[in-house]
Amino acid sequence: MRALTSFFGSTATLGALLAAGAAMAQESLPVVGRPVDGLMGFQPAATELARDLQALDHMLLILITVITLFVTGLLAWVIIRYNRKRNATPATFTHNSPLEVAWTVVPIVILVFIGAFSLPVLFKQQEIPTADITIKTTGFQWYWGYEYVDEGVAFDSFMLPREELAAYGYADSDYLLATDTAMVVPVNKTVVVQVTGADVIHSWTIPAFGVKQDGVPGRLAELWFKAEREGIYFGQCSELCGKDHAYMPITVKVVSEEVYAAWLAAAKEGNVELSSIATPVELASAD
Ligand SMILES: [Cu+2]
Repeated sequence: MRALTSFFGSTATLGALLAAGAAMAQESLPVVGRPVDGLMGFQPAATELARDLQALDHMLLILITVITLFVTGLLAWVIIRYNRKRNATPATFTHNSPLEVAWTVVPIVILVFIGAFSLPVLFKQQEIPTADITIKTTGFQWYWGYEYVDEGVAFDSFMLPREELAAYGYADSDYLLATDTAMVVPVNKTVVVQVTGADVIHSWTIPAFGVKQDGVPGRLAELWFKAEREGIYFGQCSELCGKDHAYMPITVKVVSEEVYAAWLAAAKEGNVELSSIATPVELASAD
């Protein structure tokens, strides 16, 4: 909100109008990844990649539950049936070929089955599609920098102190997650993020997108996502990077194409806060 008037004009009435619009634009974006008491499991998936990951996880959970129950059952059977009391004279055989073949082949089949499902998910993440938007993100000690490489827009993103959360439209529970500026992207567009580090290794992630990538100094790694729902998404640096590692969160705002275009235009003028732009209708009436 701070650069609102400098960008849009002078009159207080216009400022108030835009502030109202901005508040609405901010409120209309649901916040994903905010901690909720008693909630378990994954954040709601906002990309195909995240859906694939979660489906794989659920499948594996069922598989390992069955295997664990089977092994536990075998152990219990041996403990109960073949203890010293019940089985005073143990058998002395050392080989059982059919059994040995079975306990070799069955795990191989299980691993191949898991691989058949997990490798396509891995390849989908790692094969970077043609980008609609390319954003370079750099991890610094201890904040993230964003650079819209084709647009000439670059800015840094710092964690908001607790007392400033409300001014940016965030709840108190968004502390340690919300940042002053955010990566802003349009919904349903392929975004390629180039990740690197400026000083030490950091890691950029948005769990709801199913992406995580180390930012290594001197290297440029890539990840991609196509967010399907508008909203505010949170992530946190995921590679221990020094004393303020816990204080360099990641905020991504997924907005409509119109809002993105308006934001980009404002950002090119040096005003990168999404909360400082109004809805397109209000932008048009401000001309
Ligand atoms: Cu870090």
